Amino acid sequence: MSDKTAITLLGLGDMGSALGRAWLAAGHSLTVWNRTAAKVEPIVAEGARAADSAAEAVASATGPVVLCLLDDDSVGEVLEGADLQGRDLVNLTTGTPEQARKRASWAGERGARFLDGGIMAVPPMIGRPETGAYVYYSGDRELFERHREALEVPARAEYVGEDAGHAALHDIALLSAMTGMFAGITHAFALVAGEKELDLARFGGLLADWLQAMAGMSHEMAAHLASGNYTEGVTSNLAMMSAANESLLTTARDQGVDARLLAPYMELMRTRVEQGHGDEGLAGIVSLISRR
Ligand code: FVH
Repeated sequence: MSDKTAITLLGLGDMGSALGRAWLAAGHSLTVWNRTAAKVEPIVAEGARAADSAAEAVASATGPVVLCLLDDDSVGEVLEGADLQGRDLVNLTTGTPEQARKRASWAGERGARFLDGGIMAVPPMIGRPETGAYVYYSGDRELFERHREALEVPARAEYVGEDAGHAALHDIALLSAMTGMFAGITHAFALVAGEKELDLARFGGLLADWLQAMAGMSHEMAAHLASGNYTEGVTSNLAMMSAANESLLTTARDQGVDARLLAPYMELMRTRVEQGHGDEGLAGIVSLISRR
């Protein structure tokens, strides 16, 4: 008999299957259920037990019941009719902070403990610590500590507090940053893609290096927001950056590129400068776009 935590996993999409395989590889016993039975067979062939239904999987669980489904609605549908009394639910389904908080209350009303998670990885990164994959967790601290060892198997675990919504908030914040970065990458390639003599592969590599170097800016913004002093040790001030934006916009026009991916952010930079904050870094823009 293994002394490793037994895992119950509901949802065998790309991510659920990757999680399940990581637990099996680490020697955990694994019970699985998926709406479409065909996705169950491969992982059962690798050693998992197939439950007859989601309710049966939950009823037989002795360890965490992990949900990795499409969205919060599917979580509600899958758990409908399951007896959750005394169960430890770990929800790795992407959702909003509010959905996570509501789901935590919903689980509590049914006698279950609840931990929400936001996965900062794509399936091939799961079970491979060298990729830097991690999962934000928030909600029931005791549940997190009890199952921490098992939760650390697919990816590093980062617990961010008792508020069940905070894992999703971190997740969404990082995905939002990523979206902005993708917009910048898209614009950059639009500028150069029409130039026949340019080597796009080389450009892609140099762009990745540049973005990596600039990512450190998030430390400066964190320090400015924490201190409330947005001018201390500014690396590049807003007045200078806003003036340089004119060259970015002119070049976009000259290259025949629509600058709509950049324009709203540049407009906010200009507004902040016009408000007399040209000596700041970018932190002041946070207050321009925040309602609280
Ligand atoms: N894959 C990724 O790159 C990202 C990385 C970051 C985290 N996300 C989130 O992980 C959740 C699951 O993602 P996934 O990649 O496994 O997604 P799919 O391959 O599309 O599988 C979806 C599973 O959900 C089941 N499902 C959907 N609707 C229902 C429902 N109404 N009732 C029961 N199950 C449902 C679906 O079942 P089936 O279609 O196979 O029958 C799959 O098991 C997700 O929140 C990502 O945002 C992944």
